[in-house]
Amino acid sequence: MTPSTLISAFAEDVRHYLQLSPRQLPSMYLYDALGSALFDAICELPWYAITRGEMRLLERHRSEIFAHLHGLTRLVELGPGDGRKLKTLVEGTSEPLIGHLIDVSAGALERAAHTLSDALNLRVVTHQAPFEDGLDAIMRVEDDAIVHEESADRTLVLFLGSNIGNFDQRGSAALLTRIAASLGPGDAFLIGADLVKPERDLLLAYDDPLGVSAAFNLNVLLRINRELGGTFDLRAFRHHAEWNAACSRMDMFLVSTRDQRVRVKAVDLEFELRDGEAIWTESSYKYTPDALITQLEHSGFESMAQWIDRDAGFALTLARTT
Ligand code: AVJ
Repeated sequence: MTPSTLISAFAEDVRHYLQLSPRQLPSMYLYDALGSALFDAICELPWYAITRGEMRLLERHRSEIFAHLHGLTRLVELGPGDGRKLKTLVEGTSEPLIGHLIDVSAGALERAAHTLSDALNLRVVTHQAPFEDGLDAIMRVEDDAIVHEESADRTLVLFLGSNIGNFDQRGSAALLTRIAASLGPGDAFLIGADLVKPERDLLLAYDDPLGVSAAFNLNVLLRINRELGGTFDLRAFRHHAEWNAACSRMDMFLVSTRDQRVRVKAVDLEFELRDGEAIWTESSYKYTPDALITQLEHSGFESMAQWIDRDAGFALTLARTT
């Protein structure tokens, strides 16, 4: 997928999702260059424990992870963030590896590739695409390559940082099933998932006192203004995060603080927002360790090992296809 196809997909989605009821914006559009940088800043906040918890688990268990995966030659990471998690992982082996990074954000890919440039045993290939498209492209090439190769070299797909949290039940089942289908015998999948925890901890993680989460959320309106000729007045929206216990997820919204009219010129869209009306911008589903394993089992995987960081309330699960 070329960057220009991605831009028109953005335009299409903005027009479609802003007219739904309730109004929405798909969370993947939070990650332009500034959005990705703001997310990296969120990871440094004392209230957002996901990244630190996962880094501890990767550091502590990477040798064990590699011990499960003899003949591993290829890593495929969906949404590598700043690249530090993958770097921490590959420092656990001296075997030469190829790392395919898939992300919709060119900026994030650049930063990740830069971080990984001093991991000497890793050769990095980047793919600017939605996860499914990138995975399909890599695995298609792999299928062709395998015909010419003697040894079956193995792939580990990484889906870290609780990126799975952005997918609802159906969406995550669809994505996990697709990942499982792309894997061959001996390949594996490593998934990091944030766990259900006390509501006050979740509220601090998604509505932090420094306002970084608010900036991260509001940035999607700035992006629409810049890329699609939007007229959003950023000062007339406030960030709101809430715990949806019934669905086991955190929801993020941008709430209009007055009656207002908004245009998005590039897609010829014009609409009214009432005072207090919300645009739903993200859901982050929270798992229990068992619910995650069940979800994997329903999607064609079996769990090989699971590690939990109690301090962060975070689980890393290694699985293979059944
Ligand atoms: C990158 C999707 C895992 O859901 O915790 C952080 C994004 N949103 N703060 C998450 C996010 C608000 C993050 N993920």
